[in-house]
Amino acid sequence: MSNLKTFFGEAKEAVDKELDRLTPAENTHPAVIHAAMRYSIFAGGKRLRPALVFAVCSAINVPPSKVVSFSAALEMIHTYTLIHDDLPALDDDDLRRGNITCHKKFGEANAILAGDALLTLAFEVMTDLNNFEGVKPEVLLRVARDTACDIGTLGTIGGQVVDLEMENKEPDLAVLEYIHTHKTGKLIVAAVRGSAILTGASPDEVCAFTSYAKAIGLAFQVADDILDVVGNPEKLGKTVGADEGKKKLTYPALMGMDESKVFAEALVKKACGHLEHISGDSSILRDIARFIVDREN
Ligand code: GRG
Repeated sequence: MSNLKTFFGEAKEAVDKELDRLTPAENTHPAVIHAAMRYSIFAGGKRLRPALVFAVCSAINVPPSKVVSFSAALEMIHTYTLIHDDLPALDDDDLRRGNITCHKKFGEANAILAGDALLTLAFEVMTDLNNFEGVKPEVLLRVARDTACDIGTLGTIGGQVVDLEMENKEPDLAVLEYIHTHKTGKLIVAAVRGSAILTGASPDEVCAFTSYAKAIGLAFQVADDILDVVGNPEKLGKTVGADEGKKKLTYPALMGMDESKVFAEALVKKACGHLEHISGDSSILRDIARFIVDREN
């Protein structure tokens, strides 16, 4: 896995450089919004979604520079969900990525606007042909539209809404799977499928990449539920035990800790099975699937 550490390090360096290029400077008027956006973007984070984009490039054997703007746009979207999720009206968290949350530092109104601004900027970046040399406009349009669907009411936001509705309700496995595959899984699918399409993967390969992403997306959230019970708050950069405190529906609460771990392992196996349909070297995608359930943060 030391190769994977290097891979994540390189992915972070590349996406951070691109995020810096694409996000207005901190002193750009009106400065407070740009400072808030930059604060949350550069507060840390694993850069998992950009790493997935680059891992698809490695499997298809195309240079990551082709989709670096796409990876930055996804990290903007991811950061917007984190900022909004931490707000008092939602999770009301003080700590994110080991730092105080955006609304604690910049105030609630600026945090709402910083999230909105990152979401908007992501689509500005994704639909700017100058960021995607050699990609046909219709391909870009398809990926931007797919991404919008994935994070809308039939995707991420839908998952979040059902999550809120289920607090203090009777546990239900089907509902929990809906929440996790939508709330967290859909952006992971957008990252993997979008980069496969942008880099010219065949339709069969796009299908296999998408199935892989669905499985690791769910595995990611099962692991997240497990970490919320047994994780180290210092390594996680956030408080643990929040799910239980809020009576949230989680896999450990529903099927127990041991069964949850078995389920996460089965999802990794399933994900790696889909990669057998990829002709190139998908070893990094395999390592990422493993990392998703073994991670400590
Ligand atoms: C639209 C407000 C809104 C929310 C949508 C995705 C989401 C729902 C909320 C994000 C908050 C959250 C804690 C989701 C659970 C799993 C998750 C996405 C954890 C954080 O992702 P990591 O571990 O974070 O990739 P880093 O900080 O490493 O980038």
